[in-house]
Amino acid sequence: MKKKEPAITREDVVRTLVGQRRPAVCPAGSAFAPSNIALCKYWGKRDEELNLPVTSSLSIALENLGSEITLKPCTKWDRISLNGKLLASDTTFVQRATAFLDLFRPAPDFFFDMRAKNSIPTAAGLASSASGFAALTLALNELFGWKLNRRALSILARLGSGSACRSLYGGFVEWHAGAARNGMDSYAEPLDAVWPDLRLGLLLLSEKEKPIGSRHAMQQTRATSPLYAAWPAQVERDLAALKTAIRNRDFAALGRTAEANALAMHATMIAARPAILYWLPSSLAAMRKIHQIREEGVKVFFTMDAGPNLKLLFLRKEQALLTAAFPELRVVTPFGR
Ligand code: 2P0
Repeated sequence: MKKKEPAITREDVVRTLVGQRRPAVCPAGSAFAPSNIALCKYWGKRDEELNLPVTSSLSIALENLGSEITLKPCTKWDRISLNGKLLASDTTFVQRATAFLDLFRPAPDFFFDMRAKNSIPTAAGLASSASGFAALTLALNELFGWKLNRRALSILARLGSGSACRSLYGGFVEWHAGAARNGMDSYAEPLDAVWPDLRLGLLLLSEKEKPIGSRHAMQQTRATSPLYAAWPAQVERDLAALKTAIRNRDFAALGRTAEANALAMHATMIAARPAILYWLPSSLAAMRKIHQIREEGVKVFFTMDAGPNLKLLFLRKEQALLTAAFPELRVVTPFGR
């Protein structure tokens, strides 16, 4: 019988990528990373320790909405603040940041002063872990003078949060699932495409905390949903369709595919046991309204992540009409104005 190989840890990956580089600690490291919204979703891991996904995914960066992080060495203990407020050590934010920083301490008595600022309004209900871990990885690269390339940084950011590997770039970004056990082929890369007319609208419907976090939700879906078996092949088709749509600047194909992909992801979780249902009555009402506006000839589509809020996809020429229909819509221009 073949002996089972030992599991590869996050520490092993860090050793491979930064082990040879002696840290030259600078006075500070500072970086910004944008948040991202997936048009083809990441849902399910083949390795929980390394955040290795079952499928590839494709996202769009939110330009100037994201996280800015400054790191400095400090004495005695870590000091972690968010938007100017020092956080207690028992908060989820501090615990996740500390667990990530632990991977990189040059000595056990090395501590970090980490100041994070989120330009994503916390009220927008957007996950900030993607931009947060991407900015943190970039700031570490500055602080320790690693001079790592983007591919290595994308791999390191993934260890903090899967979707963070896509937040190292602007515009359209593809995260290659990869197949290697150590995840060295699972990183993100930008697509060579700009689409200045493309718009994303953030529709905030609820600020309440979600009933279940996405990490646990994707685990439960993969383990119990009878529909999950169909997901990887669907993602492969959707990813190909999205890349063709981007290449041809075919907005209807882009929107149609992104919307269908998000709904298919939600279908896998609704079929999980117990079911994971992020939708609120207001989410469904907004979907119906979008479909109705679309029936009237306006090309508008939506996508939705692990929460009740919607993200609208449309082109510049429809912006006035859509902000009139959804006065609370926050419009993002992923490729600048
Ligand atoms: C995505 N989501 O592609 C999908 C769609 C949520 C729904 O990536 O466990 O915070 O840290 O790897 O990256 C949210 O999951 O999960 C996510 P971890 P992450 O944007």
